[in-house]
Amino acid sequence: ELCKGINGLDKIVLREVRGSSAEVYLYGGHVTSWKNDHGEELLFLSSKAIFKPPKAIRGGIPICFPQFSNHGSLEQHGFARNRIWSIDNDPPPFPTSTSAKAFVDLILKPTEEDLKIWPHSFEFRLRISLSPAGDLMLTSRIRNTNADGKPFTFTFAYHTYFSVSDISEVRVEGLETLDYLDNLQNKERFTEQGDAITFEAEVDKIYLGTPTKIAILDHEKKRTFVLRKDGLPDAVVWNPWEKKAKAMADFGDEEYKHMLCVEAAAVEKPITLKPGEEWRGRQELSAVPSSYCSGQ
Ligand code: TA6
Repeated sequence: ELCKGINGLDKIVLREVRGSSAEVYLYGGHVTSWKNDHGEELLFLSSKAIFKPPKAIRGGIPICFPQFSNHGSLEQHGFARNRIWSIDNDPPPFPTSTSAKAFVDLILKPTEEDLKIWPHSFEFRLRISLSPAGDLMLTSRIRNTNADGKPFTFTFAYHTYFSVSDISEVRVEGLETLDYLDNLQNKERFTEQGDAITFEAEVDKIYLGTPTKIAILDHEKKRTFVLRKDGLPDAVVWNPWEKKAKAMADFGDEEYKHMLCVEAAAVEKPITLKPGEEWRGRQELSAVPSSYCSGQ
């Protein structure tokens, strides 16, 4: 249901009959909470997050569009996460009829101001839904509505902040042996080693040509997040670690220990749409019990 969230910002609460829930702010089309049927919060949201436009909310799932990071001339991560979205009461039908009952459709179109910094008309429709099993699905449909016949090109990411018990006991599976661009080394290209990724320092890597499924294993909680994606060939892995954490005003000094960003993205090969064409990018998150023991 639609209600007032922090600082009176409009928020939608999705509840699934078996108890899982999610919250999304119209500001940024920003999912800030995803809880399982035991009411456990599965996403990280900084205790110092600033819910005040134009500052992006620190945590949850920021939508990076029409630019990921500083891969272009716009502000960091584009502007979709800094705008007020609307509820789309009459979205075009979704071909794949989602079985989800708990969902909301949001829409973002550029303002006159936006057109000055990014001179392209678009309709960005975002469906956020909870499956009966409590999986969280985000489906983006972005259409080029330019009247001037011009195509446009963009990069994109679901900048998902997962809540983890202790970053030093997290493993990521599915990215082994892949090439990645290291944002901490001038975006140079490297190849990942052969076993699961673990964390003992700042990491900021864009993995290229990644599989549909990536697993994030939390040892203490004996829980695995499974990220499934479609239309998003890359995956960004980011943890700011101690020094960068201290440098962010909207991020607690110790909070890096309890979060990991794994972001379904399209960065290496920007997406180009001709007028009338639509792109779709989907991510589905599940949280399942795992028998993972550290060092396995
Ligand atoms: O997703 C990785 C990244 O591009 C990092 O380089 C870091 O800048 C992070 O995004 C956070 O960006 P933000 O603008 O939300 O502070």
